[in-house]
Amino acid sequence: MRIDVITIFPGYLAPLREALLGRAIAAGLVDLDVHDLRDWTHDVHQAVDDAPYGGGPGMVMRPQVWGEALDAVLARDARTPRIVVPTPAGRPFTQATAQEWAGAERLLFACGRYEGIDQRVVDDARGRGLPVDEVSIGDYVLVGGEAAVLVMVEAVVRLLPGVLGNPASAEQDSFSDGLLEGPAYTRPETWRGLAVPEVLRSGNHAAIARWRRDRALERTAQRRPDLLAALPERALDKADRAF
Ligand code: 6GU
Repeated sequence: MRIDVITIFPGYLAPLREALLGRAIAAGLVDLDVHDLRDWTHDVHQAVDDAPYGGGPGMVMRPQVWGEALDAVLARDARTPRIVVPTPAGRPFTQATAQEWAGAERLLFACGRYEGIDQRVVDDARGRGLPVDEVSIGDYVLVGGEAAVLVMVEAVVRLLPGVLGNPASAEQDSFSDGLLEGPAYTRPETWRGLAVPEVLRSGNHAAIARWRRDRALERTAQRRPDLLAALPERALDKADRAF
């Protein structure tokens, strides 16, 4: 997968080259290219923003510089990317979004700062037949899209074949079955007077699976009743419904 990021703070994306993502890049599974938006300015001040039409606080990113940047970055590879514009005004980014994007050959993230990017940049790209997703990572406001890109790229790249050591970890994730994962334990059997639940040491695989499912249901009911309510009836077995 090729990933391009356009930002006025290229250094903000440096953590993408660490840890799991760094290994995916080194292994050639991900080709990451971070671009400085100011490379496409023409004035001495390298201005990327201007006052909003209609007035109001903050600044809006200028369309000309974004248009040139997108044209140039798009041309670096023959594959058409999904263009992602992080914005608190976007559709929610979820595990389903991550799974969908993990199937793409190329992603291009356009990081806005200030009050956002002139809307015509997105309208123009869509008008030229390019797929553009305006997405939010949650109901709070960040200063810019960069931190959101770190989050989204990590969520997508760990789903690519060969990135996780054990592919079952992605399959058993919280959310992949619509439920939060329950608690996990390792040795020792008793620590500070607290014992590991007996069933996990029983060797009874069916009982362990049932116990884990019950803890997942319990935790989801307590912390995310919205997720439980959204589960289709067919996602629940008989024991779940009794729960
Ligand atoms: Cl994707 N961007 C910004 N600037 N703020 C956010 C966000 C994104 N998601 C939640 N808040």
